[in-house]
Amino acid sequence: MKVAVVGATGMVGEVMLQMLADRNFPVTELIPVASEKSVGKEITWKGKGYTVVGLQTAVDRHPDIALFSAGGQTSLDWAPKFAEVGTTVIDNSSAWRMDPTKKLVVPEINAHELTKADKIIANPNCSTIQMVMVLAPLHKKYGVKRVVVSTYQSITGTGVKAVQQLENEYAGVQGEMAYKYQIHRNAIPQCDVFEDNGYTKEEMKLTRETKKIIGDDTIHVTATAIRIPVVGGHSEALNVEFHHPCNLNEIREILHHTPGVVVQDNTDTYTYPMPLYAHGKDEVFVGRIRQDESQPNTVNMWVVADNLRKGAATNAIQIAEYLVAQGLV
Ligand code: 11C
Repeated sequence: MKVAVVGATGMVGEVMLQMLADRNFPVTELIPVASEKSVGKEITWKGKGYTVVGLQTAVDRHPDIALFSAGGQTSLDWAPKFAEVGTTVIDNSSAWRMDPTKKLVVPEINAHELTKADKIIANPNCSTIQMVMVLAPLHKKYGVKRVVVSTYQSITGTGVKAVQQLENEYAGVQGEMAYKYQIHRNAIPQCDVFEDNGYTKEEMKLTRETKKIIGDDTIHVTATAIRIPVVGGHSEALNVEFHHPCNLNEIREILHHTPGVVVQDNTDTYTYPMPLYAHGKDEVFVGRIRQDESQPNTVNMWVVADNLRKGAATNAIQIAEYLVAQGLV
């Protein structure tokens, strides 16, 4: 496969390159792509040097697959140009996710919806991916009625500027701010910009994308998204109300048999997921599974995943792997 990585010098792009190598994706030609200011830069992939090229150069080379992680506007402007020359675009931005003509895919849940005609495929938001990985198999069994989710999100979700801000704050030096406030020793109740309803865009992504991926508009999701000074991954406290009675051991069993999900749930041994340990892993970790004693058919859970892996790069490359395996590219 001729593979273009658009945004190759960004945080997600770098993990995409690493994942393509680690997962032995069948790359016959790699095309690292970035914005004008990075064109001409040298990167190393699998021990070989590559020169970063611009978007038009990449389109002209007609890649089979383009993995995009270069921001929404770049995706809106350029994904159609790649699609026109026959490239299948897997886009990690929010640009196409809610477009009814585009599929929003978490392979374990809805890759079967993909066809050869899908030339722009949307990769969901990181905090949504880890949540639906746990919700989808439980929805099949008990029917999810309502989810109340609170997130504790890693600064890597914001990008390299935020990691730099935290490092500057550790070191006590002044620098450029990715957030309006200090993040060190803080919790900022704002991920992304505010919408008219008073929720942030991140909170509304959790609501809207969940319904589309699981394919059920009746699922109610209400979210509060918080940025915390953590680097390893996103954590989420979920309160899930089901339509039907549920059983904790059965829930653990279902999740234990769900590909891509790892149950870490034993209070006797203090076993539960944490972002420090999810960092660098591809799975979604779930624990602290317990009944909500305040209302029937409801459970609480704690879900953690590396937002740059399953939340972004890994999910995108799993989509690419599916396309190759099914002969859709
Ligand atoms: C965050 N979820 O942690 C964001 C990062 O829509 O893909 C990814 C934004 C997106 O702030």
